[in-house]
Amino acid sequence: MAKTAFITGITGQDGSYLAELLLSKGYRVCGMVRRSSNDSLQRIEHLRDQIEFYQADLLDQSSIAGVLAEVQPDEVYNLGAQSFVATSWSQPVLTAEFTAVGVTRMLDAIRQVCPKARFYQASSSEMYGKVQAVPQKEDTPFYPRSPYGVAKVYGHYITVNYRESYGMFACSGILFNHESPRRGLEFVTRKITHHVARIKMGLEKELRLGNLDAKRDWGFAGDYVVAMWLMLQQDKPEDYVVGTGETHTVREFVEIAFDRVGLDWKKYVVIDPKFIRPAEVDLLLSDPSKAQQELGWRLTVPFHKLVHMMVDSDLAIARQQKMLRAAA
Ligand code: NAP
Ligand code: F7E
Repeated sequence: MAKTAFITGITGQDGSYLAELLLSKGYRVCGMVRRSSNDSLQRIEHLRDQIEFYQADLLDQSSIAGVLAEVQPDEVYNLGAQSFVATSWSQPVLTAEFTAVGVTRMLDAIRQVCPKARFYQASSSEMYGKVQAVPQKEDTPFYPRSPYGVAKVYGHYITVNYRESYGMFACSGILFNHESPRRGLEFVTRKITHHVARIKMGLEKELRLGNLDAKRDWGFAGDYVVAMWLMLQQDKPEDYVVGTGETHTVREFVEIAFDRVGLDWKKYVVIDPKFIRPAEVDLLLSDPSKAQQELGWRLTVPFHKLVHMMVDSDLAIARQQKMLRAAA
């Protein structure tokens, strides 16, 4: 019989790629969505008819338990979160509610209504923050540098705790930054490729950024959802670091993106103090050897190709916008 997966955050970047992956494997895919006065299904428009949607909210315990009791999933992927680090300083309490306590609400609902379900928690390299070792692996101590990072540490340890307290099949993937043409526009990679494309098409004149020296370990989101799935297919629940094992500065990302459209980035990039964070994570670099060896997980998209993929996709969008503007 087909397995049933339940995904929170199905409308987000990772939710859309994970839903595609699980549908391709023959799963019944159920997605949790929160009520909105707008349609938030843009990223999964093409899958709309193949997914069952259930309304619930990470802030509301009884709605989660009710939906899980109805769906009776084999696997639960908890991807829902307030995921933008910068917003976590302006909305620290809400970030804690969604991103930290929301995990306990999920785990406790599972414990009560579908205790055999396997649980995946979307942990983050932001937990390493001010890094205590280079590269970072599963046993590197955490030192979060934002309310988001702190909330993710809580989510990580409550997952470990439910595994150890109740014997639940619960694991965390400690995922390093992963990007795609479906990345939200406020994250630095997509912000860069969106503006590069619009500058190239003459729709804008500049790109305002913060710290160009920050280093990140950036991979392709489509590869990372495979690691999530693999973690839930193992004999034992364990935590895994998932990343590329390479690090690049924001400046390098900018250079490659502008190069792709034949422009000199120095003519367009303006440093705006508004985008400098109260506390920065200077360097992230993963050691993904456990995931490679135990899960057999592999990358398919190297860094340059990722930047090109995102620029090309945003160019196609900007070209269309330019045509619409000309036709109006
Ligand atoms: P994303 O695009 O920002 O998506 C976040 C999702 O969470 C959206 O579907 C959003 O729904 C949902 N959500 C937010 N608040 C909710 C609430 N109160 N109740 C129910 N759903 C709620 O994030 P992503 O990049 O796909 O990341 C997925 C997960 O991985 C997140 O937990 C993120 O923190 C974590 N993570 C991401 C990365 C990365 O580099 N992308 C790395 C490590 C960990 P709406 O559409 O309604 O807003
Ligand atoms: O910033 C610098 C900024 O917002 C990356 C989330 O998915 O990955 C993501 O968190 C770097 C930072 O991602 C701008 O200071 C410079 O050093 O793209 P970001 P993030 O904070 O690394 C982790 C793993 C997650 O878990 C999170 O959910 O880029 N930067 N100038 C800028 N960043 C932004 N957003 N905007 C700028 O203008």
